[in-house]
Amino acid sequence: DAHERSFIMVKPDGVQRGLVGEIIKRFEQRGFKLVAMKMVTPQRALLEQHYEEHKGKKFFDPLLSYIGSGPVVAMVWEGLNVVSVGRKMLGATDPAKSEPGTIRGDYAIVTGRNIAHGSDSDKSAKREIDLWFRADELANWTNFSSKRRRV
Ligand code: YYY
Ligand code: MG
Repeated sequence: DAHERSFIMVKPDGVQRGLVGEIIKRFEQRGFKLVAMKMVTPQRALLEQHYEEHKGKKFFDPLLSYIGSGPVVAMVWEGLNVVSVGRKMLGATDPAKSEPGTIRGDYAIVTGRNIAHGSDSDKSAKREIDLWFRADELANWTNFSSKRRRV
C-alpha cells in the first residue's frame, strides 16, 4: 500500500544531540512523504498509552521518565512498506545489535537511549498516529516530484 503510514519519533536524546535533521533527511531521501510533524513534551498519560505493551516491565518507569523529560519530534511518514522499511532504517532496539548504516547503529550505544521510535506494525502505526495526532494535523498533499519518477 503506497499510502501506508508509520509513526516515527525522535526521542529526547535525539533532539539533544542535534539528530532531528539527520533523521528527517534519511526518511525524506529514502523517498517517504512527511505528512505530519510536531515538537512536544509528551504528558505521562500519553506515554502510558503509547508504551502500554510494556506496562509492568522493569524498564517501563525509566522509559517514561526519559521520553517525558524533554521535547520529542513526533512525525508521520507515508509510503510503500514504510512500517517495515522504517524499522530497518532504525535498526535493532538494542543499538549493540543494530547494523552500521542504521540510525541506531550509527548514533547510539545503549537501549535506554536509542534515539528514535518507529511503529512495529500497521496496527501499531494506526494506534500511535491516532494517539499523537488529530486528524486535522495530518497534511493532505501530493508529491508531484516522486510521481514523475514513478514508472
Ligand atoms: O520498538 P522498539 O523501540 O525497538 O523496542 P520496544 O521493545 O518496543 O521497547 C520500547 C523502548 O523501551 C525501546 O526503544 C527502549 C526501551 N527499552 C529499554 O529501555 N530496555 C529494554 N530492555 C527494552 C526496551
Ligand atoms: Mg516498540
